[in-house]
Amino acid sequence: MEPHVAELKQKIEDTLCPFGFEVYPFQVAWYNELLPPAFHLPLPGPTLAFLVLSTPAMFDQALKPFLQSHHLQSLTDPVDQCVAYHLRRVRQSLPELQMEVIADYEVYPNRRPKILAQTAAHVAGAAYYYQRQDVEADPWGTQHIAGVCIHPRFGGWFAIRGVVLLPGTETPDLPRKKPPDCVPSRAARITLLEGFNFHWRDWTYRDAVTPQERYSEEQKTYFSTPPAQRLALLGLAQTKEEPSPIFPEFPFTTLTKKSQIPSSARSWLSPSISPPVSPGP
Ligand code: B12
Repeated sequence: MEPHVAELKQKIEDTLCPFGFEVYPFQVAWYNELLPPAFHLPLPGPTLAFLVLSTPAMFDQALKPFLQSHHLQSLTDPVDQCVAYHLRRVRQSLPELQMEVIADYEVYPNRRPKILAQTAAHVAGAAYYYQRQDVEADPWGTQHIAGVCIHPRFGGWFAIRGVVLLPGTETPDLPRKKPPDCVPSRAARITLLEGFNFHWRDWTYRDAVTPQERYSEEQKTYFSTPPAQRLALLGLAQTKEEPSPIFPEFPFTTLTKKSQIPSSARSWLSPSISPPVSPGP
């Protein structure tokens, strides 16, 4: 890896990894070459980018401390605010660089996602993206089958949080790492894709490889709760009755209407339109 890329990666890792995130460098060209022009990132091919994902540890290492020490904006998902906060720390750690961040939930007014997070995770070598085209003579006929990424150490127990783009930083010689193919058999890929599409609420697709770590019961309860009720679950909703948090470790957290988030971050913290349904990753 070119020395400046190694240095940048180290700096971003030092900022994010202690909080349960992982980062993987990639070139914009690797992403664009798989996609039709409508999905291209409008940057030169050799532009350096980083894929950011959250591991199971993010819940304890980033979300809980964030909820204890920050005022939440009432209209935005707490995990999204927490991730935004940490990505702002990346920006602050590299003030001399031009940087653009695209979060997984950002969409254009026509609802097209601004980044195809799974394609980015695959080209960055972070997690293999299994799609129906990876199953020979697939059995699904005309049904729509969405693809799913599997991480070699966390299986499906992770979420892709976004990409950090460094316009102006080019890295033509970045070595490319393939994501490990950890679900090589046709039968296992069918089970995986059916689990992801038809039974994702039972969490089983996430065990497509035996993970090093899964989400805790507490984290599963949080992500199984519809977004609108999550603040109540944490004891943060403004109800007439006393809130009853299921996580008593947050008794002092308050919900304020005033945002503590600088306006520079608001545009992507508050996308104009959210995806149709937004169950938590
Ligand atoms: C819209 C959306 C949904 C919609 C529609 C799902 C769909 N994929 O059709 C709904 C609301 C149903 C949904 C549900 C869920 N989702 Co969802 N969703 C998204 C979102 C925001 C965009 C996906 C999308 O529309 N892609 C557009 C299509 C066209 O892309 P595509 O199918 O990949 O096609 C491209 C590739 O094939 C590429 N391509 C072509 N050839 C090749 C070759 C190679 C090698 C590669 C790599 C690519 C490639 O070209 C195509 C485009 O032309 C993503 C986040 C994001 N920003 O990406 C999360 C995301 C896919 N969802 C996720 C999850 C976890 C879920 C749920 C389990 C709920 C949950 N959050 O717990 C369920 C699963 C049920 C299901 N049926 O999908 C995760 C998946 C993580 C993973 N391990 O893969 C994501 C990545 C969010 C995240 N933050 O991690 N989701």
